[in-house]
Amino acid sequence: MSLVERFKAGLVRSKEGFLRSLDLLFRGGELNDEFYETLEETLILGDVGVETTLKLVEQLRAEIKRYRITERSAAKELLVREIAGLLTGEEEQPPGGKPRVILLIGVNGSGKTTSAAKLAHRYRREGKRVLLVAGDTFRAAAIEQLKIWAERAEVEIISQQPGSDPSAVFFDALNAARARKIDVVIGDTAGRLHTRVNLMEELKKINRVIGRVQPGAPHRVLLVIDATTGHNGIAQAAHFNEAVPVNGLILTKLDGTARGGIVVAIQDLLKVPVRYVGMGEQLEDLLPFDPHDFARALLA
Ligand SMILES: Nc1nc2c(ncn2[C@@H]2O[C@H](COP(=O)(O)OP(=O)(O)OP(=O)(O)O)[C@@H](O)[C@H]2O)c(=O)[nH]1
Ligand SMILES: [Mg+2]
Repeated sequence: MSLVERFKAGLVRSKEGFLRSLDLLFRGGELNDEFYETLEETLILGDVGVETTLKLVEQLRAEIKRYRITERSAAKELLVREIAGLLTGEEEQPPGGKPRVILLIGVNGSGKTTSAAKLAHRYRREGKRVLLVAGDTFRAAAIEQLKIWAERAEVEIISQQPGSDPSAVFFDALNAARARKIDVVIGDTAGRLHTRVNLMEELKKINRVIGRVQPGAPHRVLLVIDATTGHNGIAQAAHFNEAVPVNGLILTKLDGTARGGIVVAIQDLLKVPVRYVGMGEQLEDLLPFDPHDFARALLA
């Protein structure tokens, strides 16, 4: 299945209105005020967000006028391009250095541990030597969960006793990674509400300790957001970003939402690129995010 098909199947499986309404809207008819109004409504209901929707529709109006487009089908192509453009952030060169350190953070249950395992699996399949870090020391079950995933993905793991300081786990893990010539270190962390000050301080400490053992690390701080939580995700993201600079998002459970529009809103408001999307619960169900494919899938 191509990426477009995969996105589309995942998004549509939840069968509700968003994609179908868009599809119907672009089938035929004039490009009149009613068209623009319905388009706005549909995008907002699809979680694209008011601000982003208004911007997109205004741009679309201008382009339709500029290119003297009269057909809805041609307008659709313009909208696909617009959305893809909006989703394509500026790509910075990630700082080098070995091992590459990736830290996963986010609220409870967003999909951090599963995504850590899926990422480990991806890198492993590329032939990289991967080390998972059980940085969620809060619950014994969390450590066990990651151990099981590490076994399935056939990657190494570093863990300590439940209740130990997560910063200490990362300190040990990074030293071990350098000794073992690991290519990629992927750190799981405990779920935390962005409103809990002490837990956000703990996150800052983890970040500092990692940077002290390996200057320049963590190379990626990926905020994991559950796509089904809608615009709550955006508020969370802003808070996490204040604690530690987030330079990528993983949007999970996109297979469980009819409202893929959240991707567009997040990208527009936060200016943090979506790096991966979760489309299921298995190791293979993490896809690198492709703006063009995604925009096309939304409007396919
Ligand atoms: N359908 C679907 N389920 C997912 C996806 N990612 C994670 N899940 C499920 O979401 C639930 C929570 O996932 P975890 O990875 O444990 O989430 P977490 O962020 O580590 O949770 P805490 O450690 O408790 O904060 C599990 O049942 C996962 O199988 C996804 O992309 N799609
Ligand atoms: Mg977890």
